[in-house]
Amino acid sequence: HAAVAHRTDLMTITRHVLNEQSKHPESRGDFTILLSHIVLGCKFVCSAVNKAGLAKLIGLAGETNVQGEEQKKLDVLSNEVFIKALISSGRTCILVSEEDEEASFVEPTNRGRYCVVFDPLDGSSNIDCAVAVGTIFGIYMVKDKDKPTLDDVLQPGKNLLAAGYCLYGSSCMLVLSTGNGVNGFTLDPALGEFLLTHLDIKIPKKGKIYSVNEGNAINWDESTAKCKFPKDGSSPKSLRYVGSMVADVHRTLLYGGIFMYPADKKSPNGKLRVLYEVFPMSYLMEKAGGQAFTGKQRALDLVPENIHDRSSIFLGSYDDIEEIKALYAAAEEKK
Ligand code: P6P
Repeated sequence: HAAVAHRTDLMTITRHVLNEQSKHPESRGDFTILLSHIVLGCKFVCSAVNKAGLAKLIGLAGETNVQGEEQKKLDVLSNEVFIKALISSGRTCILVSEEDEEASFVEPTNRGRYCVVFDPLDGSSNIDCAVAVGTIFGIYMVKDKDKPTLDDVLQPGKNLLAAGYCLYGSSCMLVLSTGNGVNGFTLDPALGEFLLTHLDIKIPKKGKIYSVNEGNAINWDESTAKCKFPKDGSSPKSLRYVGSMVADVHRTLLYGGIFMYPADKKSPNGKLRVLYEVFPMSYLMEKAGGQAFTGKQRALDLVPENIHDRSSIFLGSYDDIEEIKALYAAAEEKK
């Protein structure tokens, strides 16, 4: 990726988005304000996740603090912070969170034009063993701000205006696309700013890594079982699986290869959620030159029926996904 070498020319995520916005004279800066509130949420979660290991000492998530109060679990805490940050931005009208059974409709007095679907702390079961976790989000435009309905969030992923994730790993990195390419911003804790570090990320056309939970292999269909063996008979791919979607997808985006959570006999619709896991990651993959496929169709063409719908997903390098699509097409013809 073109390294941003100018140490003195600090390209923060806010400045970058303002530059993008200047290409849309009609925009009123609402998106920039919305994004700044999402960034605030990510900074909070980054700080809380980094302290999680000290929970027993300083009474953070899931422990009782010095006052003996039961602290909220980190995913519940993160969800509350994002919900409050998004509502206080005054730019949202519907919020869908992995943590909340129902969608939240923002009061008319504080309502804006954007609908945000998000998983505030995806992979949170990995926190206790200090494995990377992340926040995933997607942004739609409401059809009629005065009459928001669930249909405004039950849209196909191809209608997303923007999507991104924040990875809380060895560094805190926010990867974002607002429709033109994908850019990576790394949090500089000293400044408290996300600085542009990965300009215009493009996923390698082909990769040497596949990422799946092999524990489900006994339930896979024949096409899935063949995905790890390249069609041209070259050596099988290496397996890398963290079990935290943001970590697995981020590695796939930068190094290439495939990430998949296929449907199988046990989970006929796969496990991952359409709105706030499959769509944002599929959107980013396509904007970075990759593909995202459900086993039946382009993932971004899916139309969810309910806000917590699940779907199977195969995403990653363009050529690798082409091979998977060919496998599934051949299996379909045999039926
Ligand atoms: P499994 C984490 O719980 C999650 O939602 C994703 O982050 C991750 O990719 C997947 O589930 C892991 O699922 O069944 O392999 O443990």
